[in-house]
Amino acid sequence: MYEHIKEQDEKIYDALMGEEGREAEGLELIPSENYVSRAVREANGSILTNKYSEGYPGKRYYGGQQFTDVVESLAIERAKELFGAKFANVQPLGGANANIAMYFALLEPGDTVLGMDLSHGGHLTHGHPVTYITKIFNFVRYKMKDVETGEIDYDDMMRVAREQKPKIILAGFSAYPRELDYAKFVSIARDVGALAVMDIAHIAGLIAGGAARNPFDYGFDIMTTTTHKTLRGPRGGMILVRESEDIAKKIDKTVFPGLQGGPHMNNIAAKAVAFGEALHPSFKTYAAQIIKNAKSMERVFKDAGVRLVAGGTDNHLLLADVWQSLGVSGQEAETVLDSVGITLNKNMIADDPRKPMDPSGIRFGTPAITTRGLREAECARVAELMIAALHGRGDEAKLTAIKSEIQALCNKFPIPETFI
Ligand code: DSN
Repeated sequence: MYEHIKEQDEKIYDALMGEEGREAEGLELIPSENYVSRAVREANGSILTNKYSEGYPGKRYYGGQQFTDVVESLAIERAKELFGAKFANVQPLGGANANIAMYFALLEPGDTVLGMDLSHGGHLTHGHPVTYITKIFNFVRYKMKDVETGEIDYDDMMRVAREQKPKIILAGFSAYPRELDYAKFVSIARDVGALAVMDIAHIAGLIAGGAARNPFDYGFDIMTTTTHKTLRGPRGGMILVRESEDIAKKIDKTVFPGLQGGPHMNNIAAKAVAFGEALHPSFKTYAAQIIKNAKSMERVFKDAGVRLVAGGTDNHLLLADVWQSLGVSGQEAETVLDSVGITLNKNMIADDPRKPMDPSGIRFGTPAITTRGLREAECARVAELMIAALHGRGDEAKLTAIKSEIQALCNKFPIPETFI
């Protein structure tokens, strides 16, 4: 593996081999990460990295596009089929870029967006003041009404929408474990003449695999996403338009030439390969298993008396209030679990009394371990080991025993190379 790098650049080779070992020997519970197939990695590392292709299939600014056009057209067609979209733009380099392009395509400076508050599970690019996009557009927020059930405060959302007249009602999240009431979002958007947009980055694979509802079926106008989370593709972004050609044209113009230059055609080829995998019937089984596995972890945490934000999960992720329930901060929990071979991230919980760099919670999920082949029984055991490690922090013998059991699980469930 990596034989040319090995010969040419020892330092990078060593880092790559280190990461190979880290991924193989530990359990990945960061809910936004996954393992791609060899085929996706080959496409991502392919010869297409050499090519400039500004423009879109059939309308490029440079010559030599006979193969890039094939690749991008396939990525677009597969994306449309996966999500029931009439239009797809597969060029955004990431989820943030997709969201920024969506805002610039649909809004004028000063226009308002109503999105979920980051502290209640939203995302930085949905209008957090640290992002530059808030210097251009006005962001107002909605929250959960009940943190114990995860119910969104739709009445307040309607009140704010009528008062602030947003042009976009934005659904979507990076740390929210429940399914949204899409019909309510759309009815509020229609009431105030806004577009209904959903950032499906976290649950794109669940939607594509039929394990979660598709916002387009409820009348959402646009969806933005990353391609590397539950969708199990290469790192990147995408924008989908349900119906409107006018909106699709604006989005295409905004992505290029508005915001980006040459698309990364190697990455687009990898997206196309991943979308092909997601269209395969086996992806439905995968998507359903992600949720079953998350529910299995939920049961163990609940039985152990650990408080879960929103009371549990309907999707691939869980947020546990380890500070209140176990007296361990999010940072300490992340460090202890890392030491036994479990990777996850500390996370603010709703209305967190602690600070972002050492919050009350941890966020974890099942997309990557499901790819690895773990099922409900093994996921329940992983959850038990997590709780045991947090209780046993400071007890070196106990942590060593837990680490050995995690390693044994990793050996039993090696990272697969193909999925179809
Ligand atoms: N970093 C991503 C996540 O972990 O959810 C969101 O941008």
